[in-house]
Amino acid sequence: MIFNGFKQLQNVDFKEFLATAVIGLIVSGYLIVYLLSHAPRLPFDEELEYQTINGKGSLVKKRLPNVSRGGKDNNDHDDGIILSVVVPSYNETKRISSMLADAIVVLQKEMTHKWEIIIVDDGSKDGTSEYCLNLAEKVFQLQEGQLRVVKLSKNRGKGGAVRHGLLHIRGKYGLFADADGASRFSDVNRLIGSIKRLEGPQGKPAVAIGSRAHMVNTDAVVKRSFIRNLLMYGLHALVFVFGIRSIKDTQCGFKLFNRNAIRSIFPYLHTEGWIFDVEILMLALRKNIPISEVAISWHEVDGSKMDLARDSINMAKDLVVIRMAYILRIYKDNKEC
Ligand SMILES: Nc1nc2c(ncn2[C@@H]2O[C@H](COP(=O)(O)OP(=O)(O)OP(=O)(O)O)[C@@H](O)[C@H]2O)c(=O)[nH]1
Ligand SMILES: [Mg+2]
Repeated sequence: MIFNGFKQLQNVDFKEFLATAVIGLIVSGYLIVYLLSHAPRLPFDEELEYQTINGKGSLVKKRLPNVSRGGKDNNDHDDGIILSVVVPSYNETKRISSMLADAIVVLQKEMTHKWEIIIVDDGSKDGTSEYCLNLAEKVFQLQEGQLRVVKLSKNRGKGGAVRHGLLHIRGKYGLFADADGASRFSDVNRLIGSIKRLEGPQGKPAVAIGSRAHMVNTDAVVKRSFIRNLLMYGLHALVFVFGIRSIKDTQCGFKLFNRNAIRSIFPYLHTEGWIFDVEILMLALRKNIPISEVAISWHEVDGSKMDLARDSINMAKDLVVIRMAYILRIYKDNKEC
């Protein structure tokens, strides 16, 4: 009798213990994800201005337009601009000039004056902004407003810079392209062709992304260091488990969006660090926005800004956080952040 009573008590205690432990785990899991989650910082007032060189060679500052302005019509782009190219740039004086030269040749040929380049200088310390403005005037001899420099007062990370740039374009389409010129710029034509097929005549939201998946066994990838390739495969595995299975190359720095896709994705993007590409694609998939992966030409360029050890750990952590934050509804895809 006494023994049975003791056994019952033990059972009750054990169940209580189990229930408390499970609740404790859930609450602490939620708290950890909450604490590690991100919210993009609001732009400072001066970051809502761009700098450009006018026809007399003087520097002018003007207010940036906002991509959310206007109706749902995909044709409501400003000033007839077809393509806006956003270049996230951090200390890029050594690499950006050849990227810009390649891009400008293609843009002038394919769309005469209906393009703009927006350099988002993410708090560089090497004078990237001034360097680009000088190139625009002296080397490329561009018109006022064709090359715009937005200077962020404080470093945000590549995701933050791309978000800020794309939210302030004039074009019908917005491309983000790395400053190192690793992707062949003329491949933008193939991305535009692909996005046009997806968006249809109504200009439904659509995304076309550059892909290097066809290059895995080529020199460009094989000749990278062992540790770099190991980390790359590790990240791919993690993206497969926690992120996205339908896309082969999530990380290529050459992605094109139409205006409606920018409006549906970028106001909701939380991640400012390197793994932001995955959140962009997750948002597109959650919103049933079609994505086409287009094979592009790509080559390794020296001078990467990635700190392999530190950034790989942060990318892995942020990837888990993104997935868990959507599951726990800490991140919402219908609430601007
Ligand atoms: N906004 C912003 N951009 C950055 C930052 N670090 C790098 N970038 C930009 O991100 C782009 C890609 O940088 P890379 O250093 O080439 O890195 P990656 O392409 O991922 O790595 P690689 O494959 O080695 O080239 C470039 O346009 C950089 O200027 C940063 O802290 N903030
Ligand atoms: Mg690069």
